[in-house]
Amino acid sequence: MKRRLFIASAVSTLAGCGPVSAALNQNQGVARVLASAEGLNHALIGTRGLAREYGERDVAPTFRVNGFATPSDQRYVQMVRGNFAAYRLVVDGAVESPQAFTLAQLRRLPQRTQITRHDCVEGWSVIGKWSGVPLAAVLAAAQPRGDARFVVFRCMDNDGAGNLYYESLDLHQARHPQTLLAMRLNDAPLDPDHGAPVRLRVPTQLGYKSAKWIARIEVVGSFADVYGGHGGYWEDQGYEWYAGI
Ligand SMILES: Nc1nc2c(c(=O)[nH]1)N[C@H]1C(S)=C(S)[C@@H](COP(=O)(O)O)O[C@H]1N2
Ligand SMILES: [Mo]
Repeated sequence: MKRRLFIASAVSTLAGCGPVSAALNQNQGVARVLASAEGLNHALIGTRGLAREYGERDVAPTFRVNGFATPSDQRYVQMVRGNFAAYRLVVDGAVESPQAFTLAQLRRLPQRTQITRHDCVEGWSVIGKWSGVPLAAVLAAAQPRGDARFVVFRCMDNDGAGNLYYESLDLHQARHPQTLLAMRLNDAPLDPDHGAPVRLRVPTQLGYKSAKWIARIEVVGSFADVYGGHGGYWEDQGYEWYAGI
C-alpha cells in the first residue's frame, strides 16, 4: 500500500492530470518503475477489496471540479436545457442485447448510495456522497457475450484539440459493487460540471478512471483498436491503466 501511494505521488509531481505527462514518457526510469509496479500492485491488492465508506459528517462542503472543460457544444447545451430528456446511455459492442437507456429508466434500476473519497493523481482528495446505478446492473441488462473482456466509456468532452476523453475497466472491475454510474452528488442531481447526467465513480481507483459525461458504454474483447490502444485518454499519454489505490 505504501509503495502504491509513493508511486501515486511520484506521478503527481511529474505529471498531474495535465499535458506535462509527456515528461513521463521521456523519463525511462520512471516509466520502468511504473510498468513493474503496475503488475505488482494488481497482484498484491487485487480488485476485490472495498474502498472505505465514510459517514455523512465527513462529506466535504464542496466537491472540487477537475479535468477538461464542461462540454459547450449545442448538443450538450440543448440536453442540459431539456433536463436531459433527450439523453440516451448507449450500451453496445460485444453484448447480446444492446441498450439505449433514458435517465428515467436508469433511475428505475436498483440504486446504491456511497460516501467515498475521490483521489486525484495530482495529490488532492475530496469526500462526496454519490448515488446511482451499479454498473453491474446495466451490464447485466446488456448481457456481455463470451468474448467480452473490457468496458470502454466514451465521453462527450474533449481536450480542446478535439480528442474525446475515454476510459476503460475490465469486466471484473466493472462489476465491483462500488463501481457506480452516478447520477446524484451530495443529495442533488449531478450538475454539468461534475459530469451530468451520468458519470462513473470508481472509488477503488484514482480519479482519472471516473469518466464524466458518459455518452456510450462499449463492451469489447480488446481495446487495442480504441484510440491510442492503452485503454484511456491519460493512459495513451503514459498513465497506468490499472490505477488501484
Ligand atoms: N470525461 C472526463 N472525465 C474525467 C476527466 C475529464 O477530463 N473528462 N477528468 C478526470 C480526473 S483527472 C478527475 S480528478 C475527475 C474529476 O472529477 P470532478 O470534476 O467531479 O472532481 O474526473 C475524471 N474524469
Ligand atoms: Mo485527476
